[in-house]
Amino acid sequence: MKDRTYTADAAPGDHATVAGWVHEIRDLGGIAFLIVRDTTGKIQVKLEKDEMDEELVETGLDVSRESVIKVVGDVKEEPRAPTGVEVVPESIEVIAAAETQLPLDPSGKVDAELPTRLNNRTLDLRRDEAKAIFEIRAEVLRAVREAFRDFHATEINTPKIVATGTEGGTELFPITYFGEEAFMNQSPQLFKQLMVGSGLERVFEIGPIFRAEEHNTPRHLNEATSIDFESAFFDHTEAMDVCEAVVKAAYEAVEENCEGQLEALDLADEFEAPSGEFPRLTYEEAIQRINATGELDEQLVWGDDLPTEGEHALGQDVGEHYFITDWPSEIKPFYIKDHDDDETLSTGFDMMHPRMELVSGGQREHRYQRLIEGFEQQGLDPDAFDYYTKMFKYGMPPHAGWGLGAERLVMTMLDLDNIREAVLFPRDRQRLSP
Ligand code: AMO
Repeated sequence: MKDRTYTADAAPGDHATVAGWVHEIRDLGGIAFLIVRDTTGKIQVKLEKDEMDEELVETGLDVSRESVIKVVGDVKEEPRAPTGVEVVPESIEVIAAAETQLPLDPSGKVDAELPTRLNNRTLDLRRDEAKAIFEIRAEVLRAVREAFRDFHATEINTPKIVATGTEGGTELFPITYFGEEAFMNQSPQLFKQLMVGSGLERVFEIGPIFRAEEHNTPRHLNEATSIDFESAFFDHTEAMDVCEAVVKAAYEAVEENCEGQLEALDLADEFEAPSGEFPRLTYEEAIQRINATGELDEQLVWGDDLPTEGEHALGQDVGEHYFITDWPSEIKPFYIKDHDDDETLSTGFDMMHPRMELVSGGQREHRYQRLIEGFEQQGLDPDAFDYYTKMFKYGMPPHAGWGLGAERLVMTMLDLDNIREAVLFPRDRQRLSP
């Protein structure tokens, strides 16, 4: 629609065409108002029953809420209108009528449960709050890309249909690939590592990961978006520096560019980008601090993975984003390198929001023989990973990187209760459509 004006741009004195959805109809007797909504906001359309063309007034009064209409008319200043302006229409065209019974109320006056909202996402995203989440998500990804560019990382795209898994065999989704067994990729881990040995050296990818997670929890998805980073000639501390900078850049961009969206989510006053350095706790310190909170029934000992309640207790104690470093080697994956001076300690790290884990990363094992041993120790057949391991024989530099869950970043940033709020069409154990 070439001559269309967004409602936010309609200014007094304009002769404008606005097009959007009928948000509300207010019939006050001699006068009635249609509120038309588009992606930029809302505008009032005035209907004066005695003074305007009868057919035009009738079209305006008969149209059902959420129908798509086009209104042509003069834009006038009107201090009593919600946005200070109104359209005095010369024509109203109903482009797509909406049924009067809607599965949910896009004006937000009647609350709907999350499953109803997810089943009717199109209508749900007509609400300012739901829409704001995805506008912020887009800003987060834009800022993250820009931050990576400042670090001279090249954006890559790696295959999502793969022959082998990397992050634990039970979480793989098998598929049939021309009669052969294949899997949906759980992580671009091996491919991004292969790229640090290529001429690209430093890469990032923002793409889907697929995990047949057992858990149906508010923070797990079966299809998530992973923000992955990997760099040649980096150790784990340098990887943590980039991780911290990228997360801060995302927060700062939202703080700077998403004022209206934060208002829609009622977060404008409390939203704050993290400013200080993220504390770096060793695993040993982490379990000591968790034990000291007294929140767990049983004390954690060296080698235990951190249970969810432990993460919560520690998160409350620390109260800001933080890293956990120096994990026991045995609970980190085969591709993570151990410390040179103590092989029981891994260079793996996690980056945590007080509510949950956002990132895993580490320096990688780049020595061929050690890598093969790592596969065997983890019960994986190195031959199945030949496409990966053999490149470590042709000059693979030391390297490090990490993976950050985009939905968890948005969820924690916006204090959402459920990760599904941050995905348009979530995939979980119960949900395969829409
Ligand atoms: P990991 O498996 O810890 O590490 O995943 C990295 C981050 O991705 C997000 N994430 C998920 N988010 C929602 N639902 C899920 N099912 C899900 N699984 C993972 C989390 C998590 O912290 N290859 C390593 C990364 C690396 O070492 O570079 C990896 O995938 O935010």
